[in-house]
Parts: sequence; structure tokens; C-alpha cells
Amino acid sequence: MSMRSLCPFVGSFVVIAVLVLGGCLGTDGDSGDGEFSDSSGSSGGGTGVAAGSGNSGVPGGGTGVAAGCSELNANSCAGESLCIGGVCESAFPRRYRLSVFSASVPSQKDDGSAWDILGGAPDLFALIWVNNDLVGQTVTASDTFDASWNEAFLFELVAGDQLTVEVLDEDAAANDPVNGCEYGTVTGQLLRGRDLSCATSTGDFDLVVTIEPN
Ligand SMILES: [Ca+2]
Ligand SMILES: [Ca+2]
Repeated sequence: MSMRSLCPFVGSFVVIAVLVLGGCLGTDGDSGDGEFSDSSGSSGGGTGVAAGSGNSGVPGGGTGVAAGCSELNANSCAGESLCIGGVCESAFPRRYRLSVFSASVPSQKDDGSAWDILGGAPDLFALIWVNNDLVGQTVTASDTFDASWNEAFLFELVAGDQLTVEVLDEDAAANDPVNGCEYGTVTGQLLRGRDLSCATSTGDFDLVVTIEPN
């Protein structure tokens, strides 16, 4: 697929120190490289270590917490692993459930024209790509700038896979690309966060996506 210029985007969702790397497929040249201050090696995945070893105030991380990871704490496992049932498990290969919840899109195209002829609102749907394989497509939400889908898709991820969620405006002639989240090579760190949402820095586009082991 011929995509627009890549516009890296870092969405920081500081929910219990969850860091999510998301990339937007925008045409605006926002920059912002992923800078994870505590990417590797800072995990408290050891045994018996009280949660809250991170520097961001993990709630409930008092002493006396039993050994084991927490699915709510993206720092409680490390490397290419994620917390499943209180245990750090290998992230790959593994089957995942990706949920596409909603998207909000700009009121017009980048060139200032309306999404549809006669000024109509777009007809939005999302595509989920693993590498170059289409693994999911939502239904089309017609004539809206704020789509809600609440659809989930199951697929396997292996190490090195590239993941993208793309939003388009369905048209009779040719679909208009809108934007999306491009995650690049999927990592354990990305998956530990569970939240794959992304947004443009201008706030005129956002996409709410989650992923969890299935
Ligand atoms: Ca259109
Ligand atoms: Ca329309």
C-alpha cells in the first residue's frame, strides 16, 4: 500500500507507567522519536521485588506485594515478554486480540476539501495490517467524523512482525486514506502496555486501539 509520509508519533499513556509507542500515518510532518527513558533493563520482573520500583509512582506498589507480574504494570516484565496470568510469558509467537474502538478524524482532507462530494462527512473504516497481510477490517461507519466500531480481531504475531492500523474513508471511486497508527516492529514493550491508541499532536485525529493476548 502506498502510504503517506510516515510521521512518527509517540503517545505516552502514563497509566501506571504504561508507555505506548504509536506512530501516525499523517501527512503533517510532526516529528518525535520514541524516547523511552526506561525501555529495557528497568523491569521489576524479578522475584519478590515489590512493585513500584519504577520512577512513576505505581499505585498500590507498597511493600509486601507478592512476587509475580501485573498485567496493569507494563514495567513488570521485560524484553520480549508480557504479563499473562501473573507470569511473564514470551510475547512471540502468540495469538492476540486487537480491538479497534473508535476514531476521530479531521473535518476535511489535508488539501482543505471535503471528504465526500457536496461536503459530506466521511465513511470510516479501519484496516489492520501485519506486515503486508490484511488481518482485519472493521465495518464502515457512515457519514461521521467520529466513528465507533468496537470490533476485535484475532491474529498471531511472531517476532519481527510489523503492525499497522489504518483508517480510510470509503468512497465509490477510490477510498481516501485518512490516517492511522503505525507501530513498526512489534515489541514486548509495546504489547505489555495493551494500549495501542495514537493521535496526532494537533489532536485532529485519534484512534483508540487495544491489544491483549488471546
Ligand atoms: Ca471521500
Ligand atoms: Ca459520506
